[in-house]
Amino acid sequence: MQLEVPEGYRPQDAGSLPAYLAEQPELRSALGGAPEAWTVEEVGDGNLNLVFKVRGPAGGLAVKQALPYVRLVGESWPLPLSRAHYEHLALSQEARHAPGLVPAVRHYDETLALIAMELLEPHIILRQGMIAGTRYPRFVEDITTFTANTLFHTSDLALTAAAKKDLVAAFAGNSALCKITEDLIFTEPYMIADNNRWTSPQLDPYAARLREDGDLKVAISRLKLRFLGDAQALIHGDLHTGSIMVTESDTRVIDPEFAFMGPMGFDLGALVANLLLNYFSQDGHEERPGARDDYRAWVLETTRGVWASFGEKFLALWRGAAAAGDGYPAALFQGPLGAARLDQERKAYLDRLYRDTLGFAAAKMIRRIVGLAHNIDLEWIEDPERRARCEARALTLAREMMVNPGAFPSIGDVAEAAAELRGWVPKLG
Ligand code: SR1
Ligand code: MG
Repeated sequence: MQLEVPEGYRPQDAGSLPAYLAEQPELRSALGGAPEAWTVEEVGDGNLNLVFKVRGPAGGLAVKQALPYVRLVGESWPLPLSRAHYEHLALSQEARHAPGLVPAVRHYDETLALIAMELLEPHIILRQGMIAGTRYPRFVEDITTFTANTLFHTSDLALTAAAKKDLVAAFAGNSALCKITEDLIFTEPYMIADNNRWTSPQLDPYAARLREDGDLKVAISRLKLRFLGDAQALIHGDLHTGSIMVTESDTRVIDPEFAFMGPMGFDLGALVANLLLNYFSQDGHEERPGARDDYRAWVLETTRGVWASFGEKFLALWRGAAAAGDGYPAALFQGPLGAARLDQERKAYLDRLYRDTLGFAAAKMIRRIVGLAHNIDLEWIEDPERRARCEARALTLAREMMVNPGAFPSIGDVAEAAAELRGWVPKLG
């Protein structure tokens, strides 16, 4: 297959990158000294791109470059370089609405599909920290500031219709990345597809049941429809624990290349899903039975905290001066009665968003167990029986969350159900 790349594009490597960076005066001075003295490490462990850490005597940079294909699969799966443009655009929107919670961009090159950012050190990827059993005391506070602000300020609650439509237009071209999500999350796990894989034979009966479950297929199709058609806010689009870098005192959201105007619950669901997957995976990582009980409790507390704190912050924004959007016109809610009615509706809006969050979370849990791209939380469990037990519990909870969200009136009910499932010994194939 012929990969289409613009003239002037070439993938960088440790040999070529210093010379390129040295041509950019700001980057050269940020690194300091001579390019020959800079060290370059390719550290990309994601599914799509090249990522370099570059260090010089004066400081470091993180350099991300899009490849014209899906790195995980190879050149047989072309993918447009324009995703770097959308990532750059999303980073600038996010920096505006959630300052200090994304990496600072130092340089962007559209032709090379390359973004140079501040090097986040000593941050690590949240997923890796959680697999190691590390607590992050700032995480709930920071991630809910990020989600509440980015989602609220790019929605019809804050924007005029014209400004909102400008945002829809600005991100409408990111369709190839959306298509990945449409296929890998909302379609393929529920059918026979070449991309699918799971812990086999242990999970064979679970994967087969997904393909035979009419209620589940209706539920996932309704969610897909929302993803296709509900331009509710600018969403990150891939907000799993691998897209968040942390220290105990700092949190940064990275990698918004899947950003577009979509349903808010998709981002919130990604967080909930990845926390729950980590929760279920802890059985595979604990040093001796019970050693991670406290940590498991922290993961569930964090899951509860994410929803609860997001809801409080989102409501506060909606009750404040920033709620100047064309949704819910102030003229319709005048006087104390109007104000009370609007406040009731704000809570109803959040209830609907909670349901969306459960559904999207479930979709994301299922895709990481039977679809193409899995999570290392589970993948790093070497013993397939042990891994499959964790995965079967996660799949069982996810199926209920998607088909029967009413059984989980609060996020505490989800946490309780997860804790109960831990005591269940699944029958494996
Ligand atoms: C083919 S890309 C697979 C996955 O990697 C990204 O992180 C997204 O989650 C995408 O679905
Ligand atoms: Mg990513």
